Parts: sequence; structure tokens; C-alpha cells
Amino acid sequence: MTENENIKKPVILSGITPTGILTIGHLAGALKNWSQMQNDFDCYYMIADLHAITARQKPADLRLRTLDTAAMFIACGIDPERSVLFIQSHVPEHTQLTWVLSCLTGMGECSRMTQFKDKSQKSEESVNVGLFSYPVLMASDILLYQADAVPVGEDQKQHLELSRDLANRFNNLYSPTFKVPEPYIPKIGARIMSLQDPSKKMSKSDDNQSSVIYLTDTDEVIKNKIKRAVTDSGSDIKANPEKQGIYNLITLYHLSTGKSFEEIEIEFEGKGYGEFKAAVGNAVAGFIRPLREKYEQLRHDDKLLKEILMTGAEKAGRTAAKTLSKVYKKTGFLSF
Ligand code: ATP
Ligand code: LTN
Repeated sequence: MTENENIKKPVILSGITPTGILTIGHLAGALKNWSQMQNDFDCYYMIADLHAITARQKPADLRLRTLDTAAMFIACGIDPERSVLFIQSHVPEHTQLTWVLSCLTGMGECSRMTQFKDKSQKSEESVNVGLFSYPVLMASDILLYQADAVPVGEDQKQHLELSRDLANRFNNLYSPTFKVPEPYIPKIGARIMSLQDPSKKMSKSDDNQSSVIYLTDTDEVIKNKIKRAVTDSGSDIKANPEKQGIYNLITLYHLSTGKSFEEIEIEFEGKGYGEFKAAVGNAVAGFIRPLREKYEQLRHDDKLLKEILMTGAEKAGRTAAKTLSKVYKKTGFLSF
């Protein structure tokens, strides 16, 4: 082992729920950063299947989506040799710690969560206790691995605050046990909006498929979706955040080509939306193609995928068990 390998890197953990096919939004806002972070951090990347069942899932679909999501993580650059890639339900410590932390969480803390308020307003019959305590499970995910930082989108910041509060509360009540995690929010420009309603985030659960570029979409599908994307009145290709449709397409072109917003404005000066959309379509299709091909290859190798996930769960389990055993002892549970 070299000297460098001996130095312990800071730990990060993040996850995505396997409730749909991943989109170019996940690549821009999560997976691209996660893949880069592998150089500087000890990374735990998780498929949050326990969180997924806070909304009703068909068992067969959940099984497929869990493997789809794992294959897509790898296709997007998560290297299972360097990072711990695992399925949340394979490490029972997540649910065990959730119970202990639930007993330290106030009802008000969970009912204040914006995501809970939004999701519970949508349909009353879908409001279950799991949806309510979703952020406590998320805190357990993070605290079990003593994560220093958690890369998440802005929408998850409030949940992370609760994780910090719970870590501090447990540490103060008993003795220092948990690392208090910091949020790690990527810079703006990484947020991809719906192609049909650019005031809304592109989301894997959108009912309108033409709003979303899935990472499994073929070249033709991608080009067509971009061609039909809603744009604003006017004709200039200028990165003005108020012109949300064009701004979103510029962001996609920037993501796919690495060109800066200024370079893009110069390239398309005096050109119309039609020409710009065709260029964005080609660039995005070319950007996604190698990921899709790698994904398809992996997805046809169930055996390899399962081996990777079993190894990931073993590694994650070892870390999680250490933390949980401290928590149980401090709480007063007997162990013989
Ligand atoms: P759902 O529709 O199932 O509620 P979603 O597709 O909106 O989910 P999540 O699964 O909650 O997204 O997202 C996981 C992570 O991926 C988030 O923390 C967020 O940072 C990132 N992400 C998701 N969609 C986008 C997007 N359109 N742009 C940028 N980042 C995104
Ligand atoms: N709720 C998260 C997914 C998630 C997560 C986590 C993210 C579950 N557990 C722990 C970071 C850390 C979301 O983004 N939808």
C-alpha cells in the first residue's frame, strides 16, 4: 500500500430512489458529480429502495428498477471498485437505526418538511407513516456511515438539516457517536428543467414522457423530444434565466459539449431556434449514446450486477454494523 492510500479520505453518501428510469437531470445534478467525487472521497452510493415504497410500487417493477438504477449508476461512471455501491434494503442497519432515531424526532420536525407537505397534499390516501418519517430513514442512511458530506439537490437540504439535528441530539444526549454531516449542493446550472414546462424540474415520475430525456432514450427519440421542446417567444439564443425554455436547452448543450454559455451564445449568434434545437439534439444524443450502450451491456449481465451489489452490501454492512452497535449500547440495549 502506498502512503497516499493510507490517508483516510472524507466520506460521502448519497442515494436515488428506484422509482423510474433515470433522466439526464440525474446525470447533470447527481451522477456526474458523484463520479468526479470518487477521486477525493470515500463514496457510498445507494439505491434507496426502502424510500421507494413510501409510494405504492408494483413488486416486479421495483425489482427491475432497482437493477436498472444500479446498472445506470455504473454506466454513468460510478466505479464499484472504488465506491461502495449497494441496495439500501440489503443493509438492515438502516431500518434498525431509523427506529432509534424516530424515538428522538419530534412530530413537528417531520410535519414541517416541505416534501412531506407537497406529497401529502397531492393525494390524501397516499399519506402513510413511512412518507412522514422518510427524513428519519434518510438521516439513518447518512449517519450510519459517518458521512462528512452529502451531495444532494436543493430540494433535499431540509432533510439534511434534520440529519444534522439528530446527530447533534444523539451526541449530546449520550456521547459523541455521529459525525455531523455537511450538505454538498452542486453549483446552479446543473438543474435540468422539463422540456414541456421549463418552470418545473425534469422528473422521472413525470406523466408526460416528452418532457423528459431518459438515459435509455435512443438518438432519434432524444432528437425528437428536443425538437418539440417548448421555447419562449423571441428568437435569440441568449442565456437569460428568465427565458426558461432556451436557458434549459443552453444548459443541455453546455452539459453535452462542455462549451461555456458565452461560447454557445457566440456560436449561435444570428441563428434561429430551429438550427439551435437541431444542434442540441445531436449533441445530447451523442453524449448519452455511450452511457446507454454501457447500460445495455451491463443490464444484460445480471450475474455481474448481482455480484457487484452483494459485495457492496457486505462492505456497507461492515461500516453500518459498527455504528449501530455503538448506538444500541449507548441507548441501553443489552448485548450478551
Ligand atoms: P421523483 O420524480 O421520483 O420524485 P426525481 O426524478 O425528481 O424523483 P430524485 O430521485 O428525487 O428525482 O432525485 C435524486 C437526486 O437527483 C436529487 O437529489 C437531485 O439532486 C437529482 N436530480 C433529479 N432530477 C434532477 C434534475 N432535473 N436536475 C438536476 N438534478 C436532478
Ligand atoms: N431522498 C433522496 C434519496 C436519498 C438520499 C439518502 C440522498 C435517500 N437516502 C441519503 C442522500 C442521502 C432523494 O434525493 N430523493
